[in-house]
Amino acid sequence: MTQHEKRAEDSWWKNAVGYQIYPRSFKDSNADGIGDIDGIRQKLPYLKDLGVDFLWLNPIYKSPNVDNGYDISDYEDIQEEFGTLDEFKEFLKEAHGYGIKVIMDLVVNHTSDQHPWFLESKQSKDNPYRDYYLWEDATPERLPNDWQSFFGGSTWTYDETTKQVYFHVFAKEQPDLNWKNAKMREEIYDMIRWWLDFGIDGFRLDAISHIQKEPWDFKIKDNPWAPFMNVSGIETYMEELRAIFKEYNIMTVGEASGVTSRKAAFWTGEDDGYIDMIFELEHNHRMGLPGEEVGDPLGFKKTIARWQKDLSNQGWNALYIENHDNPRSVSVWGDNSPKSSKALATAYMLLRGTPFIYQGQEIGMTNYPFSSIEEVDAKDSHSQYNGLLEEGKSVEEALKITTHWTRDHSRTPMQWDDSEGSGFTEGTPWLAINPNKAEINVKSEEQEKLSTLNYYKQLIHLRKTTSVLINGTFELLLSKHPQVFAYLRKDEEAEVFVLVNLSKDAVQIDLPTRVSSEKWQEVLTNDHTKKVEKRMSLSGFEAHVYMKGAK
Ligand code: TEU
Ligand code: CA
Repeated sequence: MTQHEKRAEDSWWKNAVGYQIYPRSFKDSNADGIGDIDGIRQKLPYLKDLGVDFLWLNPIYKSPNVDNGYDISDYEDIQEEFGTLDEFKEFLKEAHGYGIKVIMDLVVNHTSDQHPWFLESKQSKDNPYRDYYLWEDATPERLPNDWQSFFGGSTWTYDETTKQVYFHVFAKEQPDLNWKNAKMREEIYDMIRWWLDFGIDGFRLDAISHIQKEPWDFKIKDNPWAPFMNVSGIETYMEELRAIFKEYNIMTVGEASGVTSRKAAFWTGEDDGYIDMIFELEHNHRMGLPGEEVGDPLGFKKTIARWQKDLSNQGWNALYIENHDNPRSVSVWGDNSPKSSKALATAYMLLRGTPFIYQGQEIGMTNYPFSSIEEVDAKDSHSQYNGLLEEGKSVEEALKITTHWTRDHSRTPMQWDDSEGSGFTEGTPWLAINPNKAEINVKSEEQEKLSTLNYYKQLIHLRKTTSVLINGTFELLLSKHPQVFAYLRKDEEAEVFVLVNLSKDAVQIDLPTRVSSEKWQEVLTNDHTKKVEKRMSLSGFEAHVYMKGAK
């Protein structure tokens, strides 16, 4: 094998399309209302048919479920409601049989407060596990600083046993690990090797940019999260992680907020990058008042274009428009219509990077019509709601603001068919099923030629059979246009022109002559076929993909 071939094989993920599974809500195989590993196994033929190459599973480890699996109490075992380690092994084998790889969530910024390390750590100041976490002298009235956690409230929680406080950037049940402690790091590294030796194909690194913190007396200026966002000194830990990852032919994707697009080029650089790609969290621009916010298309396209540009010579993007932490893209950026689903898909899936599809996105699943706070499960939404009530907002207002952007919109069960349990469960689902399951479901979309699902299949196929889409350059067109996202992907042999109206309104555009005068062939549209011309009119959410040259 030549050096070049070796490198191409090592970066299999550049040519791949990923699919994110939120196991709780994907497929329940035993009627307890909770999705599970065997359910995912049963759906492998569906995933194969869709055309995806790898799956990212949200956490399935042992967990008290304060933050749905992101509070881990045993890294090397499976949550009972999801199945057993043997079942997971069987699933992994079957997935590999289909040619589908599997990556797992790696949650190492924090553990659960029920993890044996923390239970020990709490015992006494001289417990061998004390320094696995971050403890400080303080009283509930006089905390070490006034830093706020992502889930609301102080980052410090007082513990009676030893009369000290411990640090957490998320919920108090998610104490942060002390990365300065080399012994703790070694245990984490052993765990990572354990999973890689088990045969998984990589990791999504949860909240990885938070593992290093500023000194406790650091003064916050404007950004309240600055004390634990990509803080200098993190490099050492990332280098250690890289050394382990390099031993295996795997892929790694980091959720690394606070790592700028410029720094991301280094973080994901081919030779000495820490990880293979990054999920940026910056493109999620909103506009409007709380409770009525929608996505801002201009902010979206500007941010995306900046990440494309800054990672053009070095580094790699992870592309996504949905995940388990955000409302449904078709409700935020689109108008809930299949046409807008397709437009959004066209806009991001042909960019430079590895595209991820979040479960249900491929059928155009929408936000859920929440009508009471009891219907919401997400911890952060409850604390937001209570905070709003304390501020003096009415129940109605608090509910509107909280449910408008809650991450539970994306966590309602997968809509496989129009039956009572939507083909997700034979029992009572842990989170309510969206009433629009009658119109939006896999079964009916499989039969309907022009469905969102079939459009996704075409896009995935196009993406994987068109080499210019992998390594070709990116050039933004009509950069100032507030609604239209238009770009070119180019290499020596071919060129692709992507044209999407990101708004519900009809628009008109004037293309540069060098683009309009070329001989384009249309390869995909969510509307009627249209010729490229200097002046073009596009209806709301109209999208086209054109190509010239060899595939
Ligand atoms: O989310 C983390 C997350 O969104 C923050 O790290 C982010 O950097 C910050 O909010 C930016 O403003 C991950 C998971 O995706 C989420 O589901 C978990 O609840 C969380 O980590 C805790 O593990
Ligand atoms: Ca189940």
